[in-house]
Amino acid sequence: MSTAISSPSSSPKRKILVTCALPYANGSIHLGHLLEHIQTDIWVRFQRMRGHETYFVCADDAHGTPIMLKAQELGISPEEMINAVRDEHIADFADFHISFDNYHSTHCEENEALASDIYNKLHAKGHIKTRTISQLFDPEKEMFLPDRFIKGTCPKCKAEDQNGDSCDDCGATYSPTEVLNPRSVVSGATPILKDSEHYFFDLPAFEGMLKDWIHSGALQEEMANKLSEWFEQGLKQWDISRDAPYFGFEIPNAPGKFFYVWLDAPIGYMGSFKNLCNKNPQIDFDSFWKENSDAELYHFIGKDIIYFHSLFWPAVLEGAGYRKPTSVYAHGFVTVNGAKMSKSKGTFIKGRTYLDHLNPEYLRYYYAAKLTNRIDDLDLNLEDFAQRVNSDLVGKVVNIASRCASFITKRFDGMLSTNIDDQALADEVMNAGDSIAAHYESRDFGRGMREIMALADKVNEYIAIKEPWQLVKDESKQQEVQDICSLGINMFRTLMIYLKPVLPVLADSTATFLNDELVWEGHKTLLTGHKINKFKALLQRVDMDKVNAMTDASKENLAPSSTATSADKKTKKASKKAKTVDNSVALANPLAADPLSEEIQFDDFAKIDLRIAKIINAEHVEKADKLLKLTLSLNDDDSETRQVFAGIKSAYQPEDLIGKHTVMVANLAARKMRFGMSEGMVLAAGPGGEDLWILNPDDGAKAGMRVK
Ligand code: NOT
Ligand code: ZN
Repeated sequence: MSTAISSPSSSPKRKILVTCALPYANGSIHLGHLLEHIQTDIWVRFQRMRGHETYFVCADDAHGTPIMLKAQELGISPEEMINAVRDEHIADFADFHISFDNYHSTHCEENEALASDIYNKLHAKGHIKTRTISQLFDPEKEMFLPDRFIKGTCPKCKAEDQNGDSCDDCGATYSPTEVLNPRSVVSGATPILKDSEHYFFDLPAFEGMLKDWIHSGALQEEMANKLSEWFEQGLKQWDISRDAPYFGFEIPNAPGKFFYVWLDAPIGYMGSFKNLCNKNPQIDFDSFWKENSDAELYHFIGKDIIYFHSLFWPAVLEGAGYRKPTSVYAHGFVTVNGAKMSKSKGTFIKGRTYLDHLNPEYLRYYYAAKLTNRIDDLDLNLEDFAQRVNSDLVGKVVNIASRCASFITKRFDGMLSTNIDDQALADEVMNAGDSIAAHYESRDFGRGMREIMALADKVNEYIAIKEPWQLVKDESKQQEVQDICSLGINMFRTLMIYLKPVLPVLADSTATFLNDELVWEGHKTLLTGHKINKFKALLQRVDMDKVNAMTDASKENLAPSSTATSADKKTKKASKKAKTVDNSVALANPLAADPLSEEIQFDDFAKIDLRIAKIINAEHVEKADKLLKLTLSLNDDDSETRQVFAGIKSAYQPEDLIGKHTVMVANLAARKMRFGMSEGMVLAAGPGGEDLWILNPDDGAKAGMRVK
């Protein structure tokens, strides 16, 4: 039996199509991707719970030069690679309970047909222009080079080894043709300039329409402001073609020319939905995409791809006679422990590595608790993560059930009371539904979670005051005990209804425990005279040891895990190599478990030429955070010297080093660094930061020990 309270009827049934950005098919899903997929999934589950006809589609973004080259590097076809990566992505998302209706690929027949059709329509309306442009071309690989595949000297500050479009040293941006001494990252060859005809989409023709669309109120305010800046700079024609060799779709009537990956990527949203409709003929593709459709269309994206979604995409849709998005929702980036995700710190965490150690619902809750509807970055602080999940989910919500359940099962045969012990409390929790729904609807999940936890606090306070564990000792108070615990269980149920979009698995086990489906409208009712099942532990506390094990497993120098894509294993190998030569200081660290150590044979060790060297000069390196430039003498008369850049600035002032001795690796291949040549490596010991000692007897005093 259930007792209802009155509440305004919910809105009429809506038709909603939701997408999140398509992950590239050449890398694993990491916790950054998961912010977006979790955010979108919560919103979608909420809409479904409210009874709206909601579809959630995504796909792998399978085209482009990086994917083509990575497959070549692996010695497999791009199709083989993208299929394997897609399988991995699907498994990862499923294990985080991302409830896609369809997960497709942009490399599919539906997408090819749609991309060609859209292009033909744009062409017929005069929105496609052609022009010959001159670009850098790799004469060995016989391919045009995207900017990121060119390296060279910065034309402004002359720093070496800079990217093809920007300089990390001075921050300048430039065109790849301005780079000095350019070389192809693919083959090492010197690129030549070569002409080719390109196809352009006439974006400026859509300026008026875009301005209206942006100011129609559909976009986040920050996004509308950003777009206004772009309008001020003036819209440019968009280059949508790439020359063969390219992994993508060939442009109709343009042999050897392919659609640029960013042209068919958003069409991939349509392609995936089309594929879903083909599998389920009752879903009508056109009713979602036709001009003036009454269905709603939302794209959830990261802040880095706003330009594509809010300028190109609506213009392409308009030009080809389709509807435009109802809105585009951008979120910020994930930082971990306050900094950019880092492979060496173990904070670049793959979804699979997380799943190997922790329950996915912890992350779903933590992200929900921190999400707003703005474009701010979100920090995943791992200590706070453990503390928050333990305190909110285990300590507040599940605690209500575990405090009340055993009395009901043991004393009252699992039967909930027909009395409501505190109607005011019940009403307060039940009435919060509309406000919590409004927070979900506006993607202000953090506010929603705070409201739910405040209610959980009230319920816990109620139980603490009533002390059913005391009353139970008094035979005359048994009815009270049943009434109090029944209300506790009911309040737990209402809170779990509110949390169901975030915690689908916990909600499922709650449903089994309560013999109730936890539908949204159920928040307006109480279970009375209703039988529940035996309570089983619903959620474990987050164990910080497991969190640490996860970051350890994410550290780059560990042996590649079995779950890494074959492609990743390869990348890992390459970066491991780079790491050994990049590090100008080898760390011997007796204090910490050493994730960097890898067993070597005596022969490997014997190859290292270790020498005692005297530091005859040490100086700061301008613009380098960690480095000192050392001049090391290898003999008495200083006739043999080496210049080494060592990452020990956190521990030493240059003047303190001059005159000291250290051990150096004298036969390490010299390496050109951004600041000059580094001709060796000095040995140091310690956990890092200030506690880092070059191996000099005098330094022992610093640590209260002697280093020999
Ligand atoms: N693969 C892209 C990325 O940045 C996202 C593509 C989203 C789809 O990871 N397209 N549009 N527009
Ligand atoms: Zn520069």
